[in-house]
Amino acid sequence: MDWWKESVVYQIYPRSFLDTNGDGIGDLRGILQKLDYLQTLGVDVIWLCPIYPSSQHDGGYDITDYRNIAAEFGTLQDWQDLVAAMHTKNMKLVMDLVVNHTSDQHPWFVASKQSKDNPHRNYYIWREGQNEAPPSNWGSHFGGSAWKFDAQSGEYYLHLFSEHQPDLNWDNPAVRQEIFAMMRFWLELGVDGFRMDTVNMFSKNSSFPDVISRNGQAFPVASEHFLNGPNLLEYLREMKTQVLADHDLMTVGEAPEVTPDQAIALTQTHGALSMVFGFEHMQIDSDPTAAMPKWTKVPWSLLKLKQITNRWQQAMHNQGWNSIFLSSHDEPRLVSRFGNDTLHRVASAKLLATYLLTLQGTPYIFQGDEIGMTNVKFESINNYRDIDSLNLYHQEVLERGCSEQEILGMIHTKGRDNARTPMQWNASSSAGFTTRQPWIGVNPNYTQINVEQSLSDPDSIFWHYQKLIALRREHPVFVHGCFELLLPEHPTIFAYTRTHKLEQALVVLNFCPNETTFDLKLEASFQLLISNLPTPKISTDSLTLQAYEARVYLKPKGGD
Ligand code: TEU
Ligand code: CA
Repeated sequence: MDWWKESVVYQIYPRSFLDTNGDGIGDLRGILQKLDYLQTLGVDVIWLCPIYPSSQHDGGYDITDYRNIAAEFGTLQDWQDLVAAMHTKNMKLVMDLVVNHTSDQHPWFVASKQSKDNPHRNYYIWREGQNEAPPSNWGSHFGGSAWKFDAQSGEYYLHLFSEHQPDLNWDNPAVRQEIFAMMRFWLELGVDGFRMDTVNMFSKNSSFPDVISRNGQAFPVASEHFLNGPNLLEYLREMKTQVLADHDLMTVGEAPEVTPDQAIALTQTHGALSMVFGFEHMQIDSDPTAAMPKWTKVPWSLLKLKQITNRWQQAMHNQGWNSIFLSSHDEPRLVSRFGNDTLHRVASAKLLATYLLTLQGTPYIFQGDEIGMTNVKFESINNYRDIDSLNLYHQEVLERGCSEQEILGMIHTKGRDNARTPMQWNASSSAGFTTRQPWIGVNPNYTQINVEQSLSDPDSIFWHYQKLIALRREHPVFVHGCFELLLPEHPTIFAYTRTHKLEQALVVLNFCPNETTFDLKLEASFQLLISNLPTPKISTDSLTLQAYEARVYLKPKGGD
């Protein structure tokens, strides 16, 4: 049985979860302490962002040693204690597997740089420049060229992310064997799965052609030449036969720009992944024609979210499997982005939770979303830690002279540190996250928004998540049911059914701050299963939903 289809994943960004030794950095002991909390919530899988030794230029995604734990997070023994404790609670641990690139401090890269004939040279992607220019005009995701010149050996290396993250050369069989051996190491220690970072970037077009710059950027991101490259499926098949096949695992592939067809190829019986983690729906508030789309903020339309959700729900049903999420450590807070983080914070956070937990696919909750944590607005760039935001500031304010306020505004709405401020446990100093100085500032709203408050209030966002998770476990229709979109043209109401055997659920969500009445015939056998407001107005001919109201009805088995 594919247990991961029935699971609910909780994503932990360990640096910001709970600090138990007063160094201001969250640690593994902190996670161990909070397992009961997570069990109360009802999640059964933890995806842990990287905890390996790292040069820490990109929040741990620049790894220097794949087989150990960074000292600031604890020890390998702490990790083993955590897995053992989780397994006694029937919880599973999924580790981040970051193997598109390593840190530039990784011993493989240090050796690779030594000389052109070093045995590790071919572990990475080295090319000669064109006169004084890099081998091609490919841009890095974090700004600037994706090629960095190394004076010592006289060539350029490829880095799709920061220059401290050189890309591994997956075309070299020795690299693949190293990675597979490392995966076996963690499997022997008891890991339950892997979240594969940027999985669709492993195979590149090895001729590295220039790309046409559509947005006027000198160094455009050359997605068409490194996403879903010629050997990707073959390499993943190899991984499946050599590593994954004998284990009962959950594997999730983070796959920027993935389409439903590609997702099916990656997750069908022959694909290596249990599910993909794609981003089409996360681009509805960006302007794709802008120079830096991800930093733009355009009003998003519910119609678009409905279309994208519908297309993916239809395409994946009985064909592949998807991840359902609206947030992560790379994205702003979902309630600030897709809900309303002021007047309607509680209702809209519950509405978004209802969406996440009633679709087909495995739902992901990012730490703090279960209490409705919001975006943060630090006034100075000095309070920010994310390399992506810092590079943006450097490039736009310091090099190009853009307005500081304008760039800070972009960081306030789209920056990754919105998700990375410390978990808000209680109203004491530093939100109960640490007894000393946290590595990044706490969101000042922690005195109102925190776990202690949420647990003590039966109407809180936390308890709404808890109920939705329990209902999902109780009713297979939420896991297996096919999806049908209702009222496809309605601009503010998202309504759909899920149907499985004789059971049917109806979900109605009002994505706006106004009361809305709409035509939807409610069959008498539908019973209200859960709603996010205390006093739903019930009538059978039409439905009226209050601001950000969300309801789920169920027609029980045998009812008609
Ligand atoms: O993210 C990959 C990715 O393509 C983006 O979502 C990226 O985070 C975005 O362009 C930056 O704003 C993964 C990790 O989730 C991310 O944290 C890492 O920085 C990145 O890979 C490199 O390892
Ligand atoms: Ca610590």
